[in-house]
Amino acid sequence: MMSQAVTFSGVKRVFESVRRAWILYPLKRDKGGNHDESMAHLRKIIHVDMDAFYASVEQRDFPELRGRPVAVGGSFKRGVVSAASYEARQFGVHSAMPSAIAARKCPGLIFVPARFEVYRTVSRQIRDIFLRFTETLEPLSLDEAYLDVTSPIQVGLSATEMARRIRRAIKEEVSLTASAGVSFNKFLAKVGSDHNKPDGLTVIRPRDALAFIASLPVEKFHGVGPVTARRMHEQGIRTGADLRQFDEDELVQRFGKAGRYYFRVSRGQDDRPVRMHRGRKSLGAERTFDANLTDPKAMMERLSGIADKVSQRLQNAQLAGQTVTLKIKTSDFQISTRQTSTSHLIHDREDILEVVDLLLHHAPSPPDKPVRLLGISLSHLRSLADGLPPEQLRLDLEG
Ligand code: TTP
Ligand code: MG
Ligand code: MG
Repeated sequence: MMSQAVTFSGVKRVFESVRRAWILYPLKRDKGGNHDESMAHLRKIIHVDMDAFYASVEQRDFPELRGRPVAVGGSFKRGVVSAASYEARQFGVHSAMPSAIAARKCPGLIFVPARFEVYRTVSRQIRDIFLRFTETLEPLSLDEAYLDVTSPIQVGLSATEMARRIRRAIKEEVSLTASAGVSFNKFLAKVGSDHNKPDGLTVIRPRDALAFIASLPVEKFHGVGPVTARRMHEQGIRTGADLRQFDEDELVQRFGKAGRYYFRVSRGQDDRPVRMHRGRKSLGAERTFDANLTDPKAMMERLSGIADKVSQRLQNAQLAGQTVTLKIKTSDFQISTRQTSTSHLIHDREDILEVVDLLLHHAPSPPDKPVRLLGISLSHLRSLADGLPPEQLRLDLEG
């Protein structure tokens, strides 16, 4: 009885905030400026994400790979899988999995090298398709973007219809499938695009949002990584409904700053705008370990995996950076960072690791307390997206 009462008042609060959000988003003035000023609207956001992107491009271009388990990248020693075809995923193969493990899980797995030039071309093609519908576009990586279609280029189309047309255009013009989510904020649109993968479309209407989030497993929340998901599970938090049982302070106590975000999105609130030019300041990855590390060699091993991830993310975002930061959290929860800048832009794993190795051992010496978290990030980022080779960027910087 008690928990029902709590849930009910929680739901009422959420309804109240959704209602308020509705009022707070005034309709953007269209070019004619002839709409009723007093009308208010929620935003309309579409998130589009290509299905098994790198792997699908390979299957498109090499018909002998179609219907077969394919892993892109990672055939080299200690490598990791960049992308897995849906056939490979049935065996449990996924992005960021060490190749050796992937090969064991899926005996017939075909490794193919990545062809970033081709992925970049496709990425530009889909971006051009998005631009037929809106100029308010935020690419998150080569294969996905948020579109704000509150004031669309083609007036009169619903957001759902635009998502349908985008998916159709991608299929017809690029011969690949994409999944899309349509909703009134970024969080829900993103969760939506993931919901019916591959080749799916999910529309989450305001009146359905709270029920949708309530049954959403926490590991499906954008922003909840595997470590946080495990911690949530340990605390009995499995779904959006479970998250909603806590007030904001409790969530912050349990999960730090991110708790505020969990509080809001579990209630369907997300007012982050779709930003056209994301001036990303830094890009990185970090890991919390199940058992603390004391041996610098073991730390370097973990850092090697993290460098892989960072380098893949840089590749995805088409960025290179000039400053490397190593973050260390010790068993007493003290966080320290060590940072240095290189003479040129770097983005590949080996270059990153070389600098990290230096930072770990010589700035000034390896940590003297057990380490529970390590992270690497790159800042002073520059874009590679315009097709400039790194050499040219280097000249730019020096000039
Ligand atoms: P995702 O969109 O995360 O994955 P995906 O497109 O392969 O599969 P899904 O159908 O689930 O969307 O990433 C897009 C591409 O980015 C992916 O094809 C390869 C690359 N990538 C990496 O290189 N490393 C990674 O860890 C991830 C997650 C992706
Ligand atoms: Mg994808
Ligand atoms: Mg993606």
